Amino acid sequence: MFDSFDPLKGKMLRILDERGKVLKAGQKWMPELSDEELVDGYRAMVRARVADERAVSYQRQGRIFTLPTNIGQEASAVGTIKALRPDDWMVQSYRELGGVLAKGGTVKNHLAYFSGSETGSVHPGNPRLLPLSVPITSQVTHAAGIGHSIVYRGGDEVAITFFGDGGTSQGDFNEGLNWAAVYKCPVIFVCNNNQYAISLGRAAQTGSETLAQKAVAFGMPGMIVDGNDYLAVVAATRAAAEHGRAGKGPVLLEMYTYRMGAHTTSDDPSIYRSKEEEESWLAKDPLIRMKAFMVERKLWDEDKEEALRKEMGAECDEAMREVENMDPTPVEDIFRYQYESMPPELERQMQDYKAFLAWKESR
Ligand SMILES: Cc1ncc(C[n+]2csc(CCOP(=O)(O)OP(=O)(O)O)c2C)c(N)n1
Ligand SMILES: [Mg+2]
Repeated sequence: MFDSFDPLKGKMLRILDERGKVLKAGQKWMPELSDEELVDGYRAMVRARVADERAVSYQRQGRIFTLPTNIGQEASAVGTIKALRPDDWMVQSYRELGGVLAKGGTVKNHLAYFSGSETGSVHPGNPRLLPLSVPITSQVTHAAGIGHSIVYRGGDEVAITFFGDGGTSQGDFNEGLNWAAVYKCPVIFVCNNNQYAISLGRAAQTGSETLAQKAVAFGMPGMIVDGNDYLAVVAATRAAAEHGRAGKGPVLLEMYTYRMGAHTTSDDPSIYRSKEEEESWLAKDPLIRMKAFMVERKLWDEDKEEALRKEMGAECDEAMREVENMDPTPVEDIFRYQYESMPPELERQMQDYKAFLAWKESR
């Protein structure tokens, strides 16, 4: 597959067109998926969409802090994880809620995290899902490290990590990809090119024609994938996983997509992008496209959609209530997890901070 999609020629893997019809050129790459798997994948995207919509509404009600959403990028988040095994590692940034839920994470944990509780990072059942990473691309080196440990132990798992178009300008991106390529680490580097890094457009981010072509210099396959096409995402991720499991090393996948929402709830994109642009991408919504494909195959209908949205909405409301009833996060949590036992300097900082809080409260 990677030979057929030379990133230097700007080729893109796409299976479904914007109306959910299988493209002639896409047929060859159609991933084998049972009806149950198709329904499962689409449901996971809808669940993520509803969870994001609810979370924004909780934020507007002042019930949680600022948060980013996955809206518009669900195919990339869900399709990648659904293409992998439960024992593979997911190393997230902060914009992959669909993948987090598909990996076994919970909405409650997500909401807890954005309510300021680090306990949200520890999902029940301990899926191989790392805590979300706000410092841009710090997670990329973590994924390279996990990939290296897989090589060292002789395992056949893969690590998948996610970052944005903006992330490719960071040092960690270069360090992570270089390391993984040199040591043939089984890492799938997913660059979600959603056209913006907050307000900075893709064209101002790099002089490279495509982001996938950066793979060439590192010595790994790179490919552009229509990131709003669930089937293309599954097919590309399966190929990348096979490559990694066969000991051939990492792959860079540029998921060509669009951040349909604001950068975070603190952002107002109307200042830096046009209504026309936003509307042109509305028609490319990954959910609409996949839904059309599913309806055509009689695997989905409006009643199912409505029932799922309702069920998921109730699940989110319940999760939000549970988070609101959680004990407040102890101050110690800010200091607790960096070392196995707290060194004296950190202990001193913690005591200083507690004294500061006591002073603040007494004013
Ligand atoms: C190391 C670092 N520098 C700056 C920031 C501030 N910041 C938060 S998100 C963001 C833009 C990231 O854009 P991109 O990588 O395209 O990801 P997206 O948010 O579009 O998914 C920046 C600069 C940060 N979180 N970490
Ligand atoms: Mg971006």
